[in-house]
Amino acid sequence: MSLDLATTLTDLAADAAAGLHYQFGSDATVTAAAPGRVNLIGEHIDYCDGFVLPFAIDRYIVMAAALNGTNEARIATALGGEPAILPLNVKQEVTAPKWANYLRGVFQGFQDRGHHIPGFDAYIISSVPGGAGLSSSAALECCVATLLEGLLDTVLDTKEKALLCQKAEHDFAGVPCGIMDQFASAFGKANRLILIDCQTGEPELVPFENPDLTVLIANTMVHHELSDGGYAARRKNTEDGLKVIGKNSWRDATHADVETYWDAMGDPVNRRARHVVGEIARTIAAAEALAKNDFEALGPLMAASHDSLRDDFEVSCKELDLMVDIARAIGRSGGVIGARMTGGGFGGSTVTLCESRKASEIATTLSEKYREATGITAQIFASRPSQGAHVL
Ligand code: GAF
Repeated sequence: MSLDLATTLTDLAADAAAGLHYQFGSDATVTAAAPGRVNLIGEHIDYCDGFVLPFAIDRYIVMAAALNGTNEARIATALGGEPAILPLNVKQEVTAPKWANYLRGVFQGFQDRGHHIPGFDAYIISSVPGGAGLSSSAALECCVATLLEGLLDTVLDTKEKALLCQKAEHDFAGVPCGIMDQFASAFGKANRLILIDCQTGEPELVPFENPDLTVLIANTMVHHELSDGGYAARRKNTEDGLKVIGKNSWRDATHADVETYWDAMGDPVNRRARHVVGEIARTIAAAEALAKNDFEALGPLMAASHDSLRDDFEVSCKELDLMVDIARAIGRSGGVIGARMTGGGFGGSTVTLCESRKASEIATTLSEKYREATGITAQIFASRPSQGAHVL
């Protein structure tokens, strides 16, 4: 099987410029790009002061823009439809079209910092699969924030930009997300994983340049929607659990605490708590294993992460479990190092770390066996750590 290849950034930028010209008759003066992300391990613990280990993938949202001399942003997308007309420098409100709320949230963030956003036209194009657990929403937020930096000729501190985008997601998309996705999109770097200490909010760039390793992403095509309540409910469970344990941070909680307060927490909060404490430890261990190229240790950690997300955190689904099971059946002898669901869950994608020389064969097996069992054609592609949000 030939893997689904990413459209290059150059091609995306050219298409965005052509779209801008076609829609609005203007030439792009600023073009910005921001990537989606995949997470190797550390799931649903960014809002629990844990560690996460994502990287920015080579799939981008690109916006080409030009000033239009009005007080509005007029935004067209490659998906078609009428351009969205968004008033600027007024209090931004959550309204239709829904996708534009990510932009409104970012506008509000800039306005709150005293910026006067000049009217502009923009065209959006994307190679980040949407609803696939690969952070297309964080990519859109980081892309528009980076575009505004270009239009305003200003540069925000990268962490501040990521936090501004996270706030946009909270306030305008209604998802109380952690910091992982926006940090990955903003801080991404070629050949680097991003080990984020979510308690201090400090990202550490970790080398990942072994050509013998390939990361396969398998989009189950089961659409996930984090704004439907499941994500917020899980986050609330973890907050409730921490209160019962009586610690200030999950970083101070232990397996013994979870056992001691098991009955007091009750089900499902106690199982959510067991996931959080276990996943924090697994992520630290995985980062150490990766640094030592200890794949025999890494594989079981990824497996335990998936099982915990399936059984204790209950954010997997049968299609994600199936895709992971197919990878597990291929096993170490077939070149699979580890596999698990990635991202928020409830659908979306799996991540499979494998030997590069077997990657194509593994992708074929994942695709064929998944299609046999579900009738669904999965989207499977390899990705390497790539540059984060930037002006082109
Ligand atoms: C989503 C959220 F946006 C992240 O903050 C993170 O919690 C993730 O789900 C689960 O690890 O992508």
